[in-house]
Amino acid sequence: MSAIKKEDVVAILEEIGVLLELKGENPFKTRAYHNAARIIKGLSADLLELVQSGEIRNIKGIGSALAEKITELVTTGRLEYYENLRAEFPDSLLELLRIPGLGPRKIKKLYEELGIQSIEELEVACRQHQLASLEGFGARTEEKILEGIQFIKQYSDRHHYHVALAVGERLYEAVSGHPAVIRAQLAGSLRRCKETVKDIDIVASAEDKDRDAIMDHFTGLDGVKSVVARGSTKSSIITEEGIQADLRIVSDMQFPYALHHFTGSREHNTAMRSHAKKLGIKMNEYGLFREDESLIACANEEEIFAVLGMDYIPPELREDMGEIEAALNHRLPGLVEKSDIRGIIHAHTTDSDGANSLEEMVEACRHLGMQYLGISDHSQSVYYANGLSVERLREQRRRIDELNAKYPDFRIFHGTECDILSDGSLDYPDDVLAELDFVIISVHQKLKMSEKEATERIVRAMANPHVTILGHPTGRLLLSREGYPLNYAELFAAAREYEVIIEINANPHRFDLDWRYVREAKERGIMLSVNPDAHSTAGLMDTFLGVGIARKGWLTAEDVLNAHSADEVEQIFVKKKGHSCVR
Ligand code: DGT
Ligand code: CA
Ligand code: ZN
Repeated sequence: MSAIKKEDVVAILEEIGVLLELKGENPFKTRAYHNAARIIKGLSADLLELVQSGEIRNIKGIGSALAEKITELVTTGRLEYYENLRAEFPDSLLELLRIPGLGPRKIKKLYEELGIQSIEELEVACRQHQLASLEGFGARTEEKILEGIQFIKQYSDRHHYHVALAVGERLYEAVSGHPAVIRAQLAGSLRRCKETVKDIDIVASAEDKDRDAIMDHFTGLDGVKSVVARGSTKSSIITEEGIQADLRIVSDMQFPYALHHFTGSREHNTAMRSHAKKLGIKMNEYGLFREDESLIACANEEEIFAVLGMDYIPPELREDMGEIEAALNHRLPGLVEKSDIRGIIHAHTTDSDGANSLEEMVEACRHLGMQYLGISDHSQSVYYANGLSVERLREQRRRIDELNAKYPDFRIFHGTECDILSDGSLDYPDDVLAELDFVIISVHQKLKMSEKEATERIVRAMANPHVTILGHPTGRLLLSREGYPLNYAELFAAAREYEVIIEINANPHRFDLDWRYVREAKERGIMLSVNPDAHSTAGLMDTFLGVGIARKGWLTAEDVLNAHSADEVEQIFVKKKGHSCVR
């Protein structure tokens, strides 16, 4: 039996859909694969069991031909149909799909009429204005494609945080599990919880004599695609996911200094060194040294900071953004912890575009030990996400009331993720918004805006007295779409004036509001909420990734809406609404 993962099955089905589009197959056929991918992705049952029991044949939306293919894929780990299809096109052609705004239909045309097979060839063709003559393309398209290519080049060597974290944790387990390893820790941008990560850094300590055995173990691990460098103090590998990981091995005495150094950031390190210098101490990855070159022994990172007269600086804050001064003055905030989270706000259900039902979402949230869940499906004009009409929204309310009655120890708040329309008005009438416990407002349509347009649109929406939370403030998608520009001073002034909470969207593709602005929002007296924007039960877990971003923004539990109890959150909602939550 193969060990193919559900995500891989989903990715292959999606890719088949795209390949069929590239071939110019009829839309029904291609859509069947995209639909199947979505269905499989949303399944809570084990895929292997569904295949073994034959149950896969009974799933609505998966026809018999598709069921056969999924069975072949899950049982053998391969799919001949896919491999043949894949062989019809050069690999580099599929790379073109990564360019924003370039879909299979356009790529097919570029391939057939201009013979373009790769990003490099496309870039040249754009510069020579070869596309302008093609039907459906123009000078504007050439410009947009060139911008897209620039974007990809700029970010192609970075990875989403959650992807790097999964790989990093797996490698960390493998390294720290080696019997000769004394201490080991993840370092670099991953430890600092940066929103994207270039490569994974691991620091370990061991006896000199054991280094080679550990390096052999590391470079020989399952899931290592290639070994970039193999030394006895440093080795680098590339994993199957295409992520580079560096392992550095030092003596146990050096471990704290090396860990601090390789955690970074570079800017933080530089600032630490210049502070140390003022005390007559030399600081580098090997140690802290007095003027006579003797080592100041530190057993761990905490002692390094103590020697330098500082409080311990959590890794998330090490960005040279005032943390050193704050640590010297004992003014670092007590950062919010994952365990401070009391409830989850911003969740979708199958009523709009979620993969799990209201009941399943509630069940899953209860299992996470939470006190409450804030349901916020899409609003009426978001037709592609099956947004709720007023009638369906009210019908959802009835089911929420029933569930609240069923679970007296748990609270379900009824809200919406209401679209901000292009003129800044909202997608439900005021009397409908008034019926809800809370209202998240977000921009999903007409994202191309100047700073002035975007700021005015959002500020106008925030002025509506029913609004509780501003969702994913910039609309960015990390590594693929820049958010619209905002005037943050105006945005925060409005949030303060209208008492609107700002979301830290904890979906790792968004992490929006950006942590660099989180601290500023807090300092202006704005509350933030760490929201998963969950579209499935698994998505609820993103909340905890978002806590890392909240920490990077210097937030304490007090600053975070959903680190408050159900009663406190209800009070905050009620204060904004001006009347009580209906129960
Ligand atoms: P990234 O780009 O996501 O991998 O970000 P980092 O911070 O993990 O950067 P990386 O992997 O190049 O280096 C890890 C840490 O090692 C970095 O945060 C600070 C330290 N480091 C590396 N090279 C230098 C350097 O030339 N000077 C200083 N001061 N520190 C360095
Ligand atoms: Ca790194
Ligand atoms: Zn949204």
